[in-house]
Amino acid sequence: MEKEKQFMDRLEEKGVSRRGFMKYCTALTATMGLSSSFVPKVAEVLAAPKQRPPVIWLHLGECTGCSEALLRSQYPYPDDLVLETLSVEYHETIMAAAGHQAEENLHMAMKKYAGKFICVVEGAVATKYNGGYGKVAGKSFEQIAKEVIPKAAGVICIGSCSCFGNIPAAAPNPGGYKGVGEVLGIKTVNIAGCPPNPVNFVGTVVNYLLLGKLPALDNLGRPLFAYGKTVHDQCPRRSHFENEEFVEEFGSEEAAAGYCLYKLGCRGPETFNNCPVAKFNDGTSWPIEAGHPCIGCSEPGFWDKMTPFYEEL
Ligand code: FSX
Ligand code: SF4
Ligand code: F3S
Repeated sequence: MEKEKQFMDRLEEKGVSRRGFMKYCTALTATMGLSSSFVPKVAEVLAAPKQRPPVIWLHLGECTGCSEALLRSQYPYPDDLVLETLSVEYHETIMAAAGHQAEENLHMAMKKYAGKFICVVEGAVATKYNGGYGKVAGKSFEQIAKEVIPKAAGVICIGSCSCFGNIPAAAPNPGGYKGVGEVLGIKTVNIAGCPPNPVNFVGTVVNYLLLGKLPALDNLGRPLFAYGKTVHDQCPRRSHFENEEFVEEFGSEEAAAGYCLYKLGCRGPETFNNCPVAKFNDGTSWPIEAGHPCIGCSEPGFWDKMTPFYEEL
């Protein structure tokens, strides 16, 4: 109770009311596919976690958009989750330490929490030229991944780069980039998207803290609660040519269908993600609502497979 009160006080200092926090928990619970009876439990996990799992967060070949999306888009919830609900031992973007001190932190955390920490990986692994395309502290991404990941209790790949190789692996892929699971020959939990929706990462972590297990995954390692349906299946623009009222409003079936972005090259029909329901930036909008076709960012090999973007499927 005391912990929860302190958490609420901190949120209030940031201008967030208890009501606002509960609204976030309600949306998160719905996104996770749980019934509303779980809302108080989800709130408790965020506000007063019984355990703070240690996390080592690796950055490999990527643009850091995934961390940025997570830490900035829905202030203050995901950043509070990352910084307070989890015990982040190593994260290059947000840690104060640099150079040798940072390396020391990483090795100390690996030792202290061996077999217990969650490894979150952002970015793909360069495999050509002895990993010459990217190194941290003189070690290639592959060396780092092989050193850290086998010691973790579980690994969550955040962003399509660590999940599937993504943009770093786009043709002609000079660095020989690949996804983490492929390089290490392991199964990873894949929070796909470029960047992924922060709520899908938060939902996965909360599922683990609340139910003591990872959510059910599809055959690509993506949590089904978020990636179980296509964008097209959930798209509000779809209803325009299927709903008589809209057809009437637009004057003809053809005009109503024009509101759908399919002819502009929308990849929604072959992309699995919950963007139409979860939306981005605190529910503000998402690509198709903003008028741009989906480009298929949560699918394996998206850059090579989905380009050229503006051609009809
Ligand atoms: Fe990749 Fe994430 Fe795209 Fe960027 O780190 S999924 S390039 S948004 O940032 O890895
Ligand atoms: Fe499907 Fe895209 Fe059209 Fe939406 S805009 S209905 S996702 S094709
Ligand atoms: Fe990505 Fe398409 Fe959603 S481009 S963000 S999966 S609408």
